[in-house]
Amino acid sequence: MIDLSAWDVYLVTDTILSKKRSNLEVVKAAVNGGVSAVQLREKLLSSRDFFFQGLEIRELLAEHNVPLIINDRIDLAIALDADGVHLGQSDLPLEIARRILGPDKIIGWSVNDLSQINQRSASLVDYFAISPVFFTSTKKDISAPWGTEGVAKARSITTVPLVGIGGIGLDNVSGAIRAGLDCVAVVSAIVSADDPFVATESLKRQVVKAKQIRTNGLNETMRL
Ligand code: TZP
Ligand code: MG
Repeated sequence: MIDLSAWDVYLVTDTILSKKRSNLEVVKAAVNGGVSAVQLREKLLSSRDFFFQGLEIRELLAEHNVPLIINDRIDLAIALDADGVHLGQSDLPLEIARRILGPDKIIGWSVNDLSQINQRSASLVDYFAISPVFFTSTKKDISAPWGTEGVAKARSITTVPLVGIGGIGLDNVSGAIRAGLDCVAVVSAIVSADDPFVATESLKRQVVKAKQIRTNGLNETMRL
């Protein structure tokens, strides 16, 4: 059983934003930088190309014990025997997804407002993705950003792990974690960085520090 609350940085791929580097190259760097999970998100690939790329990435991740999550495509998640899927509000209903995938696969679900976090959804998902936390131009059809206040409200109503996505980078990651996220999912902060390895390492360091501050308070953490 994977402990999602122990995840820190979660990479979401995007070939177009990766500055001509392949997903495999970026994923390798992120794994070396200490990423906790990787989501393969490819909107333009054929099923076949998605599958073969997924196989390569799955092999690399398996060597490092890093979970592979597939965006949108339950069929490909099963074909690849990935660790789970990430679904949005316009994807298959959660009940159906859970029935197809069984109890052991991870289901992550993007939520755009508090009403989507309820007993029913909480019983079906392994994490909620607070989407977007901040404004981002990486995804076009985003809802109003939750902000750190929204994250804190979400945290107050559920114990299900919370992954934040959207506009998260080194400048705002600490506040987002301290507001109650378990983990941050990022696209551009890693894939478009000059050095995705350094970017992952730096983000992870900030997340770990912010979690310590949240648990021990600022003064206590400074003394650690
Ligand atoms: N879902 C909500 S926002 C987003 C996705 C896939 C894009 C996040 O990209 P970035 O570059 O980390 O803001
Ligand atoms: Mg989707």
